[in-house]
Amino acid sequence: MHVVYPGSFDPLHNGHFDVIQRASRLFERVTVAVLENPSKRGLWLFTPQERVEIIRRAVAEARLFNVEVDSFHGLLAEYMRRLGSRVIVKGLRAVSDYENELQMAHLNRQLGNRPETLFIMAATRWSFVSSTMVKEIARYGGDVSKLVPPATAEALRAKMLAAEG
Ligand code: COD
Repeated sequence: MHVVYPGSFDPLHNGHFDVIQRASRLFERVTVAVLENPSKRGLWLFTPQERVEIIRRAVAEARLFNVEVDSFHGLLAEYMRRLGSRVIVKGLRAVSDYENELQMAHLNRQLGNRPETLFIMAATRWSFVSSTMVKEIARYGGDVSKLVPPATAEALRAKMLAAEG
């Protein structure tokens, strides 16, 4: 089965990466799809291309040969139709994620090629990690190396240096 794991991934963290690894063991082919649409919560820290590159590096380092990384704009269900996959994989952290995810899963069933959504429960150790928190810690000089893959940690360092300089 070919599944799509969509997200903002601004940037990739260990919670995301755990879902990618688990999906790669469950399904024949996984496409990680980076959202290009303008951010609802302000500006992106990383461009879509930078986010794709970070994930590609992390996937290559973990030798996940059935995982590919792409980006999309517009509606996810239309992207699914273009790609020819009918299964969306999402990560669920807590009850707080559920309401929004349930709404999106139902709406996606009415759009594009009517994809199904499957949920992978977040690993307990990563369930508290979010891209927003990772960015905040990095912005104030904190150590994020235990929360993100090395590819993200390096990209964050470069981004923070560029912002200082
Ligand atoms: N552990 C496990 N999973 C996690 C963790 C964690 N610590 N943190 C996040 N996740 C999961 C999220 O639940 C999500 O499934 C995925 O990882 C990506 O997370 P984010 O935060 O990078 O991405 P989101 O949630 O902002 O992505 C939202 C989408 C891009 C999927 C959504 O906005 C979308 O489909 N947009 C396209 C426009 C569209 O089609 N809109 C209509 C939808 S009905």
